[in-house]
Amino acid sequence: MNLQNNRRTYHKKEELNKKTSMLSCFSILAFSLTAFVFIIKGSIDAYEQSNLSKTECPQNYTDLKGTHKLLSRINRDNTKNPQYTQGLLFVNETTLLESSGQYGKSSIHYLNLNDVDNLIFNYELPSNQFGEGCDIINNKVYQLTWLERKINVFNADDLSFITDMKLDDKVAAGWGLTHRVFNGEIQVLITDGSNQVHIADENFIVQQSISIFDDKKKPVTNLNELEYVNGTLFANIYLTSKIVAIDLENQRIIATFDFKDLVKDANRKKRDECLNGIAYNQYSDSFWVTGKNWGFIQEVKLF
Ligand SMILES: [Ca+2]
Repeated sequence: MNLQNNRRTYHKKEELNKKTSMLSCFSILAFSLTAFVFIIKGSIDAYEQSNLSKTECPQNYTDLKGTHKLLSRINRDNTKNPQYTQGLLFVNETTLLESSGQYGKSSIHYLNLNDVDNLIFNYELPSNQFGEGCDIINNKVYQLTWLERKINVFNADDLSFITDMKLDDKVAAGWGLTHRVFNGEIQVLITDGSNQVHIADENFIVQQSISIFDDKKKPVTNLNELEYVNGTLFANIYLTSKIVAIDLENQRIIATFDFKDLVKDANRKKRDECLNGIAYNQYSDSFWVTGKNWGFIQEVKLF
């Protein structure tokens, strides 16, 4: 494996090459990328700092009824370049980090809500790696891989590869990833397809594994993509149209959201092209959800 090969694709560069000489193209591109790195870095710093004050979130996400309201939708081209979305989170008001899966098609990139088909700093994984959940902690991007059990680490400024780490043996496989600040400490939260949420330290060493059950004491398995918002953990349930809100401290489901309406709109070709990807935008106090190879990203309000 050599992740350090330059696999990044710059769509803007390709467009500019058609219009300008190589020299002028390079100058313009270098300036644009430098500016984008600056914007991304500043945004992530600000976003991470503001994460610490999420308790000021307008809505109380510990008291939910399990209903949702559709707010807006952004279509994306899922024919030329479909994204098998595995991880999704906001890095600033309009920019998302997305991890995509499947062997030979896995990648990690940023995308802006104003131009979602332009994959920014797209980094393609080796064909023997299946991308899974992703997160940003202290200006580093972490991306899980599925059965390979590698955690790829990137510079959040430009998604340049830094290193990889081994997934803790307590985690069966790489599925979902997020983090929270709990009692002043960063805790990494990982799912593996079971009903467990593994709580790890900043070095991804698992400290505790919490099993989640529904109100009938039945294990809630297939916990997948994650998002932690103001004391509540949200998780996609693989192969279903559902997202559950979890109270980790009490090992219980607060509410279940069923997005049958969105799954119907997605016109899926395969069963595994299910709802997956949940990202909270703290600026609008809304969630953005999507699915694997879906042709849209949907903004929703959860109640
Ligand atoms: Ca997420």
